[in-house]
This record gives sequence, structure tokens and C-alpha cells, in this order.
Amino acid sequence: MNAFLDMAAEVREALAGGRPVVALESTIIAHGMTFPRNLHTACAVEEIVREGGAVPATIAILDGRLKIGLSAGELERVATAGDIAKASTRDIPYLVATGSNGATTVAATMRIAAMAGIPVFVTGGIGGVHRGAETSFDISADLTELAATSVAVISAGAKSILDLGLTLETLETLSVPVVVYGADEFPAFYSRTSGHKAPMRLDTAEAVAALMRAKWRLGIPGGISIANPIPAADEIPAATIDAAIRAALAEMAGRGIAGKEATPFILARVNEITAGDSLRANIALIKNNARLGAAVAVAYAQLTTGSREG
Ligand code: PSU
Ligand code: MN
Repeated sequence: MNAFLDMAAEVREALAGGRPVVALESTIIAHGMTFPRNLHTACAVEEIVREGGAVPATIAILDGRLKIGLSAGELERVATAGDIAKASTRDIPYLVATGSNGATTVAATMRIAAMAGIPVFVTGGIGGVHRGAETSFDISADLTELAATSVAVISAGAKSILDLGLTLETLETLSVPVVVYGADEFPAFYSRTSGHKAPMRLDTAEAVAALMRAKWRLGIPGGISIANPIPAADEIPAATIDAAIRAALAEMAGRGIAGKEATPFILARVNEITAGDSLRANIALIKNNARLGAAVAVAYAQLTTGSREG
């Protein structure tokens, strides 16, 4: 095993036995929500994964070690350390070499999950092509990671802080399958609809597992984006969210915020402007994703273990 990885015993044993594991990111804990809601949510998500029959493996970088599966104390450290760096893939070597801490984004979590041999990863929303990217060049490394790293990423789509049309075009260029679970339209995180048609649709966890196996057995490496629409009862009206996003973007431009600070700034401002509604939706959708992720991990383990024996 990679000498930089510290894997929790439970995760190591599950992987060795071919049992299902679900990777979880830590940027959402450190930068996506405030304490104590972030810690409660992280624990609840791990519990849902367990109830679904898989072992949760929350990923973060602590003291320069790539942690796969956090103890209660480590999870609390990530949730309460106000200064933990947001770590994308390019930050991993720096944080390792300097013995530092990092809360991993979708890109970095995918890369570390792949190093550990975990093929299923659950998050809230993926990064993508930002509005105005034609001048800012702000395109998340989540997209290039999806192109390169063989992990299935379950999200609720992407927030409309991004240009969803350009994000979907870029995923097509990068040859990343984009599957919508149980719906015909790509979801926009807070909303089940975005006006963009689902590139592919699948309706069961078993079908998702079959796609994963087919892609990788065909020798086509890289990730798969599984977009799981937020439950209808938890949706936020598009007009409410759009107004909050427009206000946050205007404020960001006025304050000259850009680069890796852009996404955390917008997420925090949208939460404030919607007075907690967006946070409630965020928590509901990540729990929903955890349920699907566990089911996909169970189905994929059954499929691949079964075929190894047969
Ligand atoms: N989008 C969300 N919630 C999040 C993020 C994105 O709706 O928490 C986080 C994820 O960790 C994602 C990262 O990988 O932001 C993308 O940041 P950037 O746009 O700087 O690549
Ligand atoms: Mn960016």
C-alpha cells in the first residue's frame, strides 16, 4: 500500500474482503458548513452509509498523512479547525511534504480514494465551469480529475453558481459519463431540474454498478458522474436560489474574490442569504446521496466479487 496512506482498520478489512466502502470528502465539512452542523451532518452521513451496508471512509489530510476513514476525534478536528486548507489534487504533495492539514475537495478525494482502491465516492455537489469562465478561466479541477481517475462520484449535480451548460459540455469533451439517477434532466443541486437533458439515465443501483464495471473492464479509465436529484420535498424554488446566487456573485466581484476562494465564498453567502433554507436542502441531499452511494457500493461489490469467483 502507498506509504503516505493511513487507512482505518475497518476500511482496510472491508477492502481486503471485497466488501463495500464509500469514500466521503472533507471540504464540505471544513468549508461547506459551519460547526456544529458540519460535524452532525458528517456523522449522520457516515451512519446512513453503514445502514446501507457499506463502510464509510471520510478522507482528509492530517499532519501530512492521507487519512482514509477518520476517527471521531479526527472528524471533530476537521470540523472545528477554522484554518484547515482547502485541498485539491495539486495541493496534496505540498501538504504531505510540509506535514500540513487539508480538507479534500472532490478532485483530491477522488485521487486518494483511487490510491486506496475505493471505487465509490459520495459528495454534495461537484465543481465545474464557473459562470464567466471565458474571462476568468475558473474551471474546477474536479472536472479534470473526473477525466483521469476511475472513481464513480455520486452528487446532486452541480450548483447553478456554475454554468451548467458549459460544465456538461466539458464533461462530454473529457469523456466522462454523466448519468442521472431516476430522472431525465440533469439536477441543479437545490433543484431537481436545470433545463439540461440527462446525458444518460439509469434507475437502479445495480444498473449503475454495471456501468462502472463495463467502463473499467473495457479499459476506459476515468471517473463517472452520477447525479442524484434532490428529493422533491427538499427542493428550493429556482427563483429563490437564483436571486441569492446573483447577489453572492455580485458581492464576490466587488470584493475581488477569485481562485480557490470563489466556491467557499459563494456557498457561504448563499447559505446566509437564504437564512438556512439552502443549508437544510444541502443536508437533505447529501443524506439522499449517501443512501444511493451505499446501494451502489453494495451492488458493485456483489457484481465484481461474484464475477471473480465465477
Ligand atoms: N460545490 C458544492 N458544495 C461544495 C463544493 C462544491 O455545491 O462543498 C466543494 C467541493 O469540495 C468541490 C469544491 O470539490 O468545492 C470545488 O471547488 P473549486 O470550484 O474551487 O474547484
Ligand atoms: Mn476554481
